[in-house]
Amino acid sequence: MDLFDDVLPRKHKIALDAYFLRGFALMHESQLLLDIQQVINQAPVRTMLTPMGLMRVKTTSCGEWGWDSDEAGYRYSRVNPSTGQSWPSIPDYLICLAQQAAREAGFKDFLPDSCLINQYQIGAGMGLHQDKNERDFSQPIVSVSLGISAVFQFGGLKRSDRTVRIPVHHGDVLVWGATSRLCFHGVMPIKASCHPVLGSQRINLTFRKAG
Ligand code: MD3
Ligand code: FE
Repeated sequence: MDLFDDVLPRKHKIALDAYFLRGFALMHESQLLLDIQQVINQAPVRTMLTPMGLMRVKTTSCGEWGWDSDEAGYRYSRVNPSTGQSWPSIPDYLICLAQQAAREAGFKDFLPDSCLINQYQIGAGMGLHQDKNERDFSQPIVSVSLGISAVFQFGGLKRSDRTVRIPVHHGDVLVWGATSRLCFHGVMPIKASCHPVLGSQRINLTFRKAG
């Protein structure tokens, strides 16, 4: 038994159909970081324009569908608008990690076709929103946090519902599905800090079935 098992459960339920898997992504950390670096080499992160203005978070994607936005709106696209090429495919290990996490949370047939990579610098955050550009809401969302810590805001189905704050650290994985799938959520502005491996940044991977 692990010394800290009683104090810090490895898996806990944060809401109906929402699970927190502490440190779940650390098992093959170097493989994970290599895979992310390779994707970013092929499809560099960049600042996106949205109907709300320039985003502070830099993004890129891999998989059949990637995230695209401009002043006209948000959408999934098969083509990376910066290169005109299709997105790099999701590295096998990342698919495997996302599927294993989904299974731990009770979602057996998760087939991600999109992995969004968000890069946060100090001070960057993401306002309260819903993820509803995907076609099939029966598929969960798997989120992997890396680098400096952050605080997720997790609310209900209405913007005005009360929110809870969930601290997330390097290697933590969250799975949201079924009744939690359309809940409002956001990321509080990142506090200055330095992670021994990733430095002064936070990286979040978000796996989805978009198409
Ligand atoms: C989904 N990104 O890109 S998902 C996003 O830390 C986004 O960059 C987060 O939200 C980030 O759209 C990671 C976090 C999240 C939290 C609560 C949810 C996703 C959720 C509740 C329901 C559905
Ligand atoms: Fe989101």
